[in-house]
Amino acid sequence: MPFVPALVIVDVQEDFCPPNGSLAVTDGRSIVPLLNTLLSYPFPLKIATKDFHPRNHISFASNHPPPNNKAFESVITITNPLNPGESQETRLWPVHCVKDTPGSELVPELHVDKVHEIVEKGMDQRVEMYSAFADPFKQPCVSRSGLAKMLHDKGVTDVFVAGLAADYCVRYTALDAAKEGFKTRVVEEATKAVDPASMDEVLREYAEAGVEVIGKDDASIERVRHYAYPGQV
Ligand code: VGL
Ligand code: ZN
Repeated sequence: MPFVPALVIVDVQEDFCPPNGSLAVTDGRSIVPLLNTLLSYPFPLKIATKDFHPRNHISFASNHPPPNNKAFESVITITNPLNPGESQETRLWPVHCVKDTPGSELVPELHVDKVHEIVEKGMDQRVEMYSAFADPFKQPCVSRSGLAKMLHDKGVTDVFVAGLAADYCVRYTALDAAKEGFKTRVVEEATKAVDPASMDEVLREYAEAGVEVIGKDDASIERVRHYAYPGQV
């Protein structure tokens, strides 16, 4: 069996981290040393993603009229801009990760020099996009990031996911990676949730999708540490 592992570090951006993030995940910044350890391993492809919204993005509470516009609370229905028959319920957020603002920057202590590619997502004002692969619509999908092609082109077989947030962008990125046919693992200590109480449901979804949750010293990580890309000397 071929083994070509990729590391996907999801949304480790200022707005998702204390102390200043507008959507700070509790202890979000504390995972960075472990992410840097993972980045030091010889994954043949290391990707960092960025939530990268226009100011008028549909997920921002402030872009909706009251009373159903409370950040973290209100849920709205988004209709597929390409198909009025397809819709999706989604939670509203504070303004976050507006492109080209300090909040959208990857945190400076992350070893970005070790990252091969940065994938931006959430740029289409009309749709929410937690997954780093695509928005959630299927009939048809509205926007794709190019991540799937990047992984397939490199011959990747195994995707290791880490970053923020465990219950949103990490979750949907891992589920989509599995759907794309990659053996998918989430590194448990290398992620934090917006709402830790929701993780039971996330773990059920992972079990159903065949996504594995592993510890940082799992045998599969050990295999990456000893990895040499075919053709590499
Ligand atoms: C995320 C909420 C809104 C995430 C992105 O990166 O998990 N969460 N946008
Ligand atoms: Zn977002």
